Amino acid sequence: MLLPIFRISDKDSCMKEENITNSSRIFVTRPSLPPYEEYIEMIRPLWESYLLTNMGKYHRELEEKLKEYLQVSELSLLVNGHMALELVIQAFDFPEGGEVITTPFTFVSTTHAIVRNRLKPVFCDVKPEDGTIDENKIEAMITEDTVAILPVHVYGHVCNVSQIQRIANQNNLKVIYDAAHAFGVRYKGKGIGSYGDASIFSFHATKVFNTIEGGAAAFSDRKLYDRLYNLKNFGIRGEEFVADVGTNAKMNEFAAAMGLCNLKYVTIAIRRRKERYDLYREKLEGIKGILFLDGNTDASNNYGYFPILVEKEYGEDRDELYNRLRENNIYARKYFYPLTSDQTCFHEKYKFTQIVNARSLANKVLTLPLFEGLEKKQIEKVCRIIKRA
Ligand code: T4K
Repeated sequence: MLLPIFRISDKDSCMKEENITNSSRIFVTRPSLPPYEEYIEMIRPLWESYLLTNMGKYHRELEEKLKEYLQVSELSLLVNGHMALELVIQAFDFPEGGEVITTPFTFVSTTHAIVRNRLKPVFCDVKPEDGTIDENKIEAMITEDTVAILPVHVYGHVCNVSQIQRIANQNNLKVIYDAAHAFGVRYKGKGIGSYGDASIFSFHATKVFNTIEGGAAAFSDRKLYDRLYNLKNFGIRGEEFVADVGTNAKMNEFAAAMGLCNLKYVTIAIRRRKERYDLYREKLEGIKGILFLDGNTDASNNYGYFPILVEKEYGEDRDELYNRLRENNIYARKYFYPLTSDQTCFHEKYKFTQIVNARSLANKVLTLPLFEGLEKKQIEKVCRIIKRA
């Protein structure tokens, strides 16, 4: 089988190498930023205190505010979503070589976090209707080496948390959710981060809520907070006392200040995203061969992504549409193609069953530009180009 070879130029070379401020280009996303003066006011005291990092005032304040917003009982702020996931997995001290049942239809971070902990990902198929792990296929993959289930609330679509919890309880497994996309999502009246043993969020610039780079782990066990504190700060517990082997994965004060500013506006940002999402739906509804990938209707949506599926009846395949959009300066993305299980660093090294649905989604999905500052005429342009096929 031919595997795609990654080259920088295949990705968003325009973003990496050319002028991103060129307003004719429409990228898949654009960060939400608070009013400039507000951020400047917020960081001014740092020039007086000189306390720029190491669990400073803003770090602690943001932890408290996020606990409330995300409706979780414990939360630890980290340098990014990936390190949140890597360290949460580490905090459970699973035996080396343990198997973790997960999804290949995700950003590569999810799989890296498992493998970098010397555990083995076991790839389970997803459901075609929303892209989340197929809970009915998990049990058949459990062996005596299985230690955890690591599902992803992909695009903020909520996994079948009750069924997954039931399977985990019956088999004495931990459940760690990759909720990188699910900031602010509520399910059955509860914050999504309150399900499972732990959940991680990403606050990367490209997310619904950002701290420039950043992330958090949410959970209910206070002991996990203490362990993560050690892991994210070299295990330091006193000037002359190192309690644990740790790394450096703390969120700094500039990032936390950005988070505090952005948090004030996140409800408005999500509302604006919804307006744009609704406009897309209206304009694209009824186009033959273009399908929407929706989440669970019992859950709230944060409108972080707008994935569509390009089916045969459309007349052009996904890659042709992707290219045609690019020719028109629209940089939609194939989130998530290739499957992580197909990446050269993982391919044929780990177990998987039939991942037919995941493969089919990966081959058909296209994530259209969606961000709060996206203009109506830009959405109309995207839809006009899609309609023209
Ligand atoms: N788990 C899952 C399921 C995830 O999706 C992610 C991250 C993680 C874990 C790990 O969380 P973090 O460690 O990242 O916190 C982007 C993001 O970098 C990544 O955070 C995200 N998922 C992933 C789905 O998308 P790329 O490589 O596609 O990003 P990039 O640099 O190509 O940016 C996409 C577009 O965004 C650009 O075309 C332009 C725009 N952009 C980007 C940046 C960085 C801006 O307008 N401004 C910016 O500063 O990964």
